[in-house]
Amino acid sequence: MTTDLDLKTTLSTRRIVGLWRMITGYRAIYAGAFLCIGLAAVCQTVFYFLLRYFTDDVLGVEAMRGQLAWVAAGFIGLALAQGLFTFMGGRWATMTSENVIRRLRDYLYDHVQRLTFAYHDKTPTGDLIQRSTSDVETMRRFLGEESVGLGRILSLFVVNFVGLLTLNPRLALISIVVVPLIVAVSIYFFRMIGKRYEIFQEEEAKLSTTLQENLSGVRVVRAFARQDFERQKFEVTNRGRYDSGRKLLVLHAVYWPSTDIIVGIQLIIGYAVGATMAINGEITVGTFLAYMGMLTWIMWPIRNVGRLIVQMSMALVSFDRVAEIIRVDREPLDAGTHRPDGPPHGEIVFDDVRFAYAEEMAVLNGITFRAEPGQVIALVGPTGSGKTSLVNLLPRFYEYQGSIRLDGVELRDYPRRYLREQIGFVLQEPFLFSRTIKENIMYGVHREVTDEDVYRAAQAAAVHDVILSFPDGYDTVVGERGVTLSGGQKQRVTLARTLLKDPAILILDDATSSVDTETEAAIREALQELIPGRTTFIIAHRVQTVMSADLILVLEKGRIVQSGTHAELLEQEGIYRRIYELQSQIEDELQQDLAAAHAAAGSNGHYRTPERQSADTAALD
Ligand code: DUT
Ligand code: MG
Repeated sequence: MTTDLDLKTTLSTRRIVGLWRMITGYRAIYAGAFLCIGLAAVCQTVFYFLLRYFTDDVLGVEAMRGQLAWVAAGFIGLALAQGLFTFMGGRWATMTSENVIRRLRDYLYDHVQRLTFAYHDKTPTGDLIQRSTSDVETMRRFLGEESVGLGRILSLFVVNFVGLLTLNPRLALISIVVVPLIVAVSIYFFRMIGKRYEIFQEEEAKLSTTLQENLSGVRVVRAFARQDFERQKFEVTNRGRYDSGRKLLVLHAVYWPSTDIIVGIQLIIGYAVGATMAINGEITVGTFLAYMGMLTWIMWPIRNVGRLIVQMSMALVSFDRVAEIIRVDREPLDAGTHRPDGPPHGEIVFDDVRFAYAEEMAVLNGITFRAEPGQVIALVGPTGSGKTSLVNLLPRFYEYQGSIRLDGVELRDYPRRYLREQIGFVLQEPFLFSRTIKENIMYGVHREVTDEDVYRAAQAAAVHDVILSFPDGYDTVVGERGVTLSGGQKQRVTLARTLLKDPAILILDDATSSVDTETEAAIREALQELIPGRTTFIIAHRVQTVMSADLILVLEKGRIVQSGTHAELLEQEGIYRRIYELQSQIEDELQQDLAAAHAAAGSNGHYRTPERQSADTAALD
């Protein structure tokens, strides 16, 4: 049952309250588990009472021989009942913890993908992974196993202590003289271990981050032959984790023997006093036997209380670490007052827009322009000038200052979901999932599409033939059996994905940067057909790509320094003309070189006859 439990408020409360609320929906069964554990403890103690009865009243008394069978049946019955209760208790607790944690994991996964870009920009992936795996696992162990242990210990202690009180109050009091000492020692370690464990988890998160970065950057590492550097970096992090792990273990190592000694002293005192009383005839032999048994079962919980306290402190630390993520506000997808029924016309107006990733470091400043519906807007400018940042504002990936209006309505008034459904984005860094190419292309579409639609999108992106050349065609799984795509192929698959979505507003962030000029021309032609009717933003470095745009914006250091059509911009002094001239020049030179190479190849072919060749060689000598 996945109730609509609001985990955010749940985990934002104090820890114990939060844990209690987390088990909503499973409380009855969880309480049942603890009831069983308590009953198992009762069986344990009743066992000793039966033992006393057997020793004192049955064993030495001729007339009671008839009772033997009953006593035997009693022992067996108690053992069976105890086993059954323990089993049920464990089962129900596990059931609770598995379900509660499954619910938490689902929630976390969903939550993490709904956090803002700004949050992900500053949070290492390894840290998020550590919290959603290791910390959640610690919580699961606590709910399912350790809390059961805690219940067992508490009930064994209480039941046996009550048993001892009815047996002999003096003995009962003697058997708990060391409890305050043990509690004091345990609380001390509880604090210390909690702190250490937090550090340990942080170290481990660093280790995951390092590993994850190394794996995703595996090509860079190799290309620069930086394996040794990476190894050393890892060794440092790993050493940090080792050190914090060692300190944690030392604490454990000191804790155990010290409580063992205290418990040992207690047992000696208890046995000595009990034996003396039995010898003096103050208690019967049966009482002494029962006392010894119960004393062991009082000491066992006391001895273990520390372990559980330690586990509890780790669980609470993990609880806090998970709660920290959950408390982060999600990006509201559906908040917004303006909800049109259909797609927008696509008129976009920027009015003095300012934007910064971090306070005080403006990346965009005073951006003002207007895009009519269906127009093609091109953004050009040096790297780092803010082109990607500008288009990132349209789907509201980030918050901005100033005003951006779509069809005359402020972007902030639209639900983000609407904007993202209407805007098709080819991101600068193409990313494909480890699924089939077809699934990758169909990723963003919400309507029914046929295979033909998929093929048409791929054709427009000039990648259809490439896909067909793979052994499994469109069913080729990306990243499996060594089938990876080249940068340009990936880029074109992501382009097909966006074209298939058929959005009202299209954003192409350097969508053809890794594609050769010829292929790019083919894509451009296909786009010309697709573009009419939709407002399109094109970011590109090649002037050819942007030449035909209705409006070209030239960005530099976050400002629009020039704007107009290709013809208008060419008439002005400025970056645009410089870029254009430079690129034309390069292209001309390239043409000349090609022609020259061609000519040379032709003439060589003509007069590289054997005689001539030997003459060449001779001349060289
Ligand atoms: N920037 C950040 N944080 C980010 C992304 C970028 O601080 O998450 C900075 C880097 C740069 C500026 O913002 O100084 C503009 O970056 P943007 O990516 O918008 O530049 P671009 O025009 O798209 O450059 P390129 O042509 O290299 O893609
Ligand atoms: Mg960019």
